[in-house]
Amino acid sequence: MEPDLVHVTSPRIILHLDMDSFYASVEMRGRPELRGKPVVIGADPKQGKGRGVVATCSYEARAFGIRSAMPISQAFVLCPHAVFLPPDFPRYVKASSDVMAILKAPGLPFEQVSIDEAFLDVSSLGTFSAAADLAVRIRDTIFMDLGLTCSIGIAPTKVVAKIASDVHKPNGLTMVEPDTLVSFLAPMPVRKIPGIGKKSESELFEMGIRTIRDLAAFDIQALITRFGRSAIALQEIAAGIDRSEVKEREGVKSVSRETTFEEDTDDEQLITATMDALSEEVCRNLSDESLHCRTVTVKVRYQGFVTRTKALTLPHYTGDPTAVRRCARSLLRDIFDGRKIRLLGIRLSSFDPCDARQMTLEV
Ligand code: TTP
Ligand code: CA
Repeated sequence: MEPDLVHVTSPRIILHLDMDSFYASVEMRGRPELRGKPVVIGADPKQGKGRGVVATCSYEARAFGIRSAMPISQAFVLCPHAVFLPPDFPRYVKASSDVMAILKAPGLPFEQVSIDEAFLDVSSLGTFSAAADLAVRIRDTIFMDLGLTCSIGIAPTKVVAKIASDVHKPNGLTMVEPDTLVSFLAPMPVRKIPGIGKKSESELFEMGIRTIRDLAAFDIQALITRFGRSAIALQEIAAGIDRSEVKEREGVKSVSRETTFEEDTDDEQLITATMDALSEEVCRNLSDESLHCRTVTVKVRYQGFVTRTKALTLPHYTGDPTAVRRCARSLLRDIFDGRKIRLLGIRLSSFDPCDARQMTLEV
C-alpha cells in the first residue's frame, strides 16, 4: 500500500516510443558482421589518444561500461576491440523520418521530442489493451520495414509513458495502467523523473529523498524552500499527476554541430576556419531539411570546461550559408577572449513554420 501517495486515474492513454541504441542500430542493420559486437559511434578513438565523445553504442558495448557522452578515450580503454565508427548524420535523419512516418500513420495526435523518440496520444482507442495492440503493430512494422528495434511505454501520462519505455530496453513494451501507476513510480529512484539530473538528485539525497515515494510524501513547504515553485509540479509528477498534453508540433527546434579540437587551441586562424566548416555543415543539414532559421548561436568551451554561448536573431529567416557564416564569425569574435579553446559549436534555431523535426548533431 502507498498511503501517502495521491491516487489519480486518468482517461488518457499515452504511448512513448524510443528507438534502441539508435545511431548504432542504424549502422548495424544490413551489416551482419557487426551483429553481436560492441559498436561505438562517436569521435575517432585514435588508439586511446582521441578527443571528443561517444554519441552512443550498441548494448554489447554497454556491457563494457561504455555510455553516451563518455570521452572516446575512456571508451577505448574499456573496450579496445570495439568497432568504432564515425557518425553518419544524414543516415540517422533519414531513419528517423522513416520511423516517424510509421508513428504518424494511424493519424493520432503525435509529438516528436527528439531524433529517436515521440509520443502518441492513443486515448481515442479507448482501452489499454487496444493501445498495447497498436504498440505491438508499430514495433513489428518498424522492425520489418526498417530493421530497427524500439522500446515503448504506455501510461496515463506523458512522464510515466516516458519512464515506462525505458524500463525494458531494448525491444521492450511496458504498460502502466491507472491502478498500477503509483506502485510503478513509488520505488523508483528520483533520477528516473525526466529533468532530474545529477545536481537535483544529490540535493534531494541531502534532504533524505531517494525514491519517488519519498518525494511524493515530502513536506511541500520544505521542497518549495529548496527548489522554488517548480517543486509543486515535481511533487505532482511523483504522485503520478501530469497534465501535459501531446503537442502536435511538427518540427525541428534546432540543428546543431559541434566539434572538439585535437588539442586546445588559441590559433585564431584555425578557430575561424573550424567555425566556418561547422557553419557550412549545419547549413547543409538545414537545406537537407528544407529549413530556414532566424537564430544563430555560437558555443565556445575553453580549456577547463568554462563554456560561453552567444546568440543573434536575424530580422529574416535565412538558409544562406554565407549569412550564417558571417553571423557565426561575428558571434565568435564577441565571445573569444584569447584563451585556449577546447570545443566549438553552432546551433541554428527559430525555424520557419515549414520545420520538419528536431536534430541535435554532435561529433
Ligand atoms: P538516446 O535515446 O539517449 O540513446 P540511444 O537511442 O542510443 O540508446 P537507448 O537504447 O538507451 O535509447 O539518444 C538517441 C541518439 O542521440 C543516440 O543514438 C545518439 C544521439 N546521442 C548523442 O549523440 N549524444 C548523447 O549524449 C546522447 C545521449 C545521444
Ligand atoms: Ca533511444
